[in-house]
Amino acid sequence: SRIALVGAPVEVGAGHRGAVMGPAALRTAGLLPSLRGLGFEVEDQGDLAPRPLPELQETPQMRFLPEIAGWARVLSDRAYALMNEGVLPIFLGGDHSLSMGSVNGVLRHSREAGRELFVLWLDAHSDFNTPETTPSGNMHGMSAALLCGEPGLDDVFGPEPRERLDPQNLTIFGARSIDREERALLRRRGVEVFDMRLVDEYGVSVLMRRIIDKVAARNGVLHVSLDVDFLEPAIAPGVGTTVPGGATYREAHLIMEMLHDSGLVGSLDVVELNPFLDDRGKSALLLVDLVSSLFGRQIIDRAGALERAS
Ligand code: DIR
Ligand code: MN
Ligand code: MN
Ligand code: MN
Repeated sequence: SRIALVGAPVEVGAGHRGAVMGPAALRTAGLLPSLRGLGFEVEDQGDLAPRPLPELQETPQMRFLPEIAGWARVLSDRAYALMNEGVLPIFLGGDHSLSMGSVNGVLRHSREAGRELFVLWLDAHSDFNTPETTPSGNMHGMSAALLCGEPGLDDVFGPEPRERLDPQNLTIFGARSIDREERALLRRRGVEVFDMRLVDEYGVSVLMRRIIDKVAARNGVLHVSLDVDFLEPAIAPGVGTTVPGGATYREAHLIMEMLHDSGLVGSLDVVELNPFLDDRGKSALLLVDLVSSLFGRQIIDRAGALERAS
């Protein structure tokens, strides 16, 4: 099967600068040869650029809205086109605002293809703020809310097609930093939040099995949105918003391996890598390892896994 790498060097959705270098660092860390080594036909489509939208204006509640919207529209179009070609897209960030576009395009394809989309949001945060609730105005903290159709964000897509993700089809996994009003909104919408407390109590395998079984039971397909700050800061320091108590190296790999074995993943974002804050490339290298696990790298052949993957 075919994979496309799509760089989205957007950084103004975040509070720190430097994620603009994320796609380059993931390439330097060897993402392309690693995926090719697993037997995939991989095309690196280079970096996109935001569509100029001079008619839009930013606000204190939506900082850099014109640029974020320009990215969202370009990314949505690319995601939709690649999915229609049967290519599995990997979006290389760039901050998490890019998922507004990538997931919107994937949703459009899945709706037309009649295959229900589920989204797994691996993140220390839930990114479910709206312009009403945001404490920062940083739009990377609003992408999941936008995707679920929360109000106040109509200017992002403007006249262009905007899809809506059923909040019941979103799982936020690994959360340990949620703003007060954001938490209330998540509860009202019934979003599934597997926070770190649940990870500690049940372990990642029980929780991942729940997600995978739910998607499989509905014959759905899964989009994975991986924020670097999902990981424990000691193993992944290259991100602007580290939060203590993240996923360990082994937990993160197990999640990726289980996702691979499920055969359900149809698209992926790798976001928030900030090489300016990284330590000799260790976060970028870890991300390449994790993506490799998601695409089938394993320690030893496992019969069941191999059968399902082929
Ligand atoms: C905070 C931080 N919830 C905000 N959010 C994120 O500004 O909305 N940090 N996503 O990575
Ligand atoms: Mn398809
Ligand atoms: Mn995020
Ligand atoms: Mn985050």
